Amino acid sequence: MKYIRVEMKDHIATITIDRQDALNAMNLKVISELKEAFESCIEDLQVGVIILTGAGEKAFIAGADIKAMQKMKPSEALKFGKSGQNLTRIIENSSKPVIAAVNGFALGGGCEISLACHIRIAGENARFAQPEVRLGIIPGWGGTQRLPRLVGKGKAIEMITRGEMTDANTALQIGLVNYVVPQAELTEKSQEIAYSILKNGPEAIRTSLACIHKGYDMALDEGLELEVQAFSNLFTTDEATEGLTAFVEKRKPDFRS
Ligand code: DAK
Repeated sequence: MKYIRVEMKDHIATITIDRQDALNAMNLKVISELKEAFESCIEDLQVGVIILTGAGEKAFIAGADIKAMQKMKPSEALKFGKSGQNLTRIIENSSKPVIAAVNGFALGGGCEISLACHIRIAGENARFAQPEVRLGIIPGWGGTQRLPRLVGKGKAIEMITRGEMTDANTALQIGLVNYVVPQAELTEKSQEIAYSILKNGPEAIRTSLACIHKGYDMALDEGLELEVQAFSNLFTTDEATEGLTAFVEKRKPDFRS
């Protein structure tokens, strides 16, 4: 792959976007390589958690590639928008938790990719924005839909209509990120969270993510029914037997051998 690196360590797959001369901006090639990397990590039984980050000190992803978009006809823009949206669905629906380690600019499509991840950790230099209206366009990879769900309608409207950058500490205050850490500690913090997730049952994690995502847009009673069915289904798994037995036997469960 030209723009994407995947490294594996202790069941953690780190996917790095490396197109530093364009601040990791995403053209069709980056989108398609990222999609391939995610699909293969999600399928790989050895992978328990995925970390997504950008190469270099400056940017997570500075957005969709503006130079590529400048020449697009509406039909090409539709294809570009759909391929980016498709990627966000693959990330969001991943059965393995996806952590965005935001190491700089997360603008436009970059902010939207981070919104599709399950947990966001920002370095102190991270900057978030949906600046599309400044270019005479709108967010096309889910920003108008996921941002209000995450930070509330009022904050999302302000971010999308003003297009201003939001710094890391403000992002923390409004619930856009889970943690802010010094830039030098971003990898360590992302891994710390990944390792804490890895101690838990993979099937239980997969089922939790599915219930949260499917249930989010359901009526409460429907969501509760989804949850109780998923809960009872887990009682057929070796994983639940191991977890429950380990507690009774006063030992740590072993979910991954
Ligand atoms: N696309 C292409 N190249 C980019 C880029 C981008 N988004 N961001 C930066 N670059 C390139 C710059 O052009 C420059 O390249 P050269 O000129 O050296 O060839 C290089 O990266 C370094 O950037 P700067 O020289 O500008 O670096 P600075 O530190 O001075 O400034 C900056 C950093 C991030 C503030 C600035 O580069 C900037 O404002 N970049 C644009 C940020 C932005 O507006 N991002 C949002 C893009 S819009 C849709 C589908 C998708 C989308 C919308 C609709 N549908 C089909 C419906 C998504 C839209 C977006 O993401």
